[in-house]
Amino acid sequence: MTRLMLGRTLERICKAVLLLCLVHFLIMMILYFDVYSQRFDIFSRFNNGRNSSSSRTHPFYNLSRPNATFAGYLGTMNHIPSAHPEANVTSTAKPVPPCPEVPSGLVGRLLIEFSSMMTMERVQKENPNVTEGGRYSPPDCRAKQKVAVIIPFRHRDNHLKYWLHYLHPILRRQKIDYGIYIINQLGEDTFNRAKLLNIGYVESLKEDSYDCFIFSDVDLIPMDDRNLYHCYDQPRHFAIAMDKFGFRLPYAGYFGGVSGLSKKQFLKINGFPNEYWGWGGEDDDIYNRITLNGMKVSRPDVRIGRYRMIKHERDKHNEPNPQRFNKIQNTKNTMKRDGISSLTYRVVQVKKYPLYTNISVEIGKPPPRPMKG
Ligand code: BGN
Repeated sequence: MTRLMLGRTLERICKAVLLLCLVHFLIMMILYFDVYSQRFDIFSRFNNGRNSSSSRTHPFYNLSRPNATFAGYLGTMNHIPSAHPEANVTSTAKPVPPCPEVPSGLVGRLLIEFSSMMTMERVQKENPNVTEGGRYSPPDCRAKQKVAVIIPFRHRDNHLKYWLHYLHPILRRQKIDYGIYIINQLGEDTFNRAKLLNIGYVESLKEDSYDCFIFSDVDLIPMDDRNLYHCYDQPRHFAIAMDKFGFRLPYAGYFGGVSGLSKKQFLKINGFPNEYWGWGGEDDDIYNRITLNGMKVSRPDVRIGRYRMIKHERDKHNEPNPQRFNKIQNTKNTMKRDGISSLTYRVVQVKKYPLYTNISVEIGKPPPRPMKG
């Protein structure tokens, strides 16, 4: 009797073990398919002959399955290829997750120096992943924003080499999807920084659907890669602690050096003023526009927003603008008529270099000053 009971118990245990093995096998099969289908992109046969590695598919299109699961694959399999090639791209390209809010490869504080010789050849070799015109998008994740970095420029070739040398790797670590636009003022008439920035906004939008615009002087290098070059809920001031100001804000309303606005924020203030010829005041006018339109400037932590400025002689044809004191008192009246809505200029040349796009422009000259007396 007891033998019979023992036999039955053993039989039950054997059955349970067998069942467990079966469940285990099934789980292993599911995991196996999930991992290998990601690695080999086994569903690319739905790609109408487009091989995802050979086509120029941008990761931005890879929206179909940011978090792959077996169920997700079943969903993809049910998808009927469309007659529209774009629609097919979304259903078949490799899964790319959204970029993290705080990228993992950041290193924090950086050593920035300008004593070593810099050549464009060297900087190009350092940045093989940057594509023509200074474009880059992270290969392993989908950035939320597309960022145009705009630099007003004239006769600062040496500074540009350092800027590219430091900024490309920083932006890459920050997982920014970006393009670099140098707006070069032709001729020797008075420099006009804010007008060049307006031109950068308009011209970069002709190249791609940018959502965010970062306006940077060519001689300013961030000393910390946690100062993320994208746009924020409010207009951003990045260069808040420069070496030349003792790593502090020179005054509470300072908005110079490096700043960033989304398309919506930029249009809300009618862009930047076009009528500040020569040095000074245009950044204060932009600050006024922001606050007069009900926005607030956002800033990084003072330990993170540190910058080194490349030392240089004062530029020729960029003397302090004597009218700036008056002009910044009048932003409220001038901003509606003077801005992106009233911008005029002529593009003479657009040239794509390996690490940046150079746009040379004629922007005119300051109106003749009224005679005294
Ligand atoms: C300010 C300039 C800014 C400049 C900063 C830092 C003016 C307007 C009249 C007060 N503003 O004084 O344009 O960025 O210094 O150099 O000159």
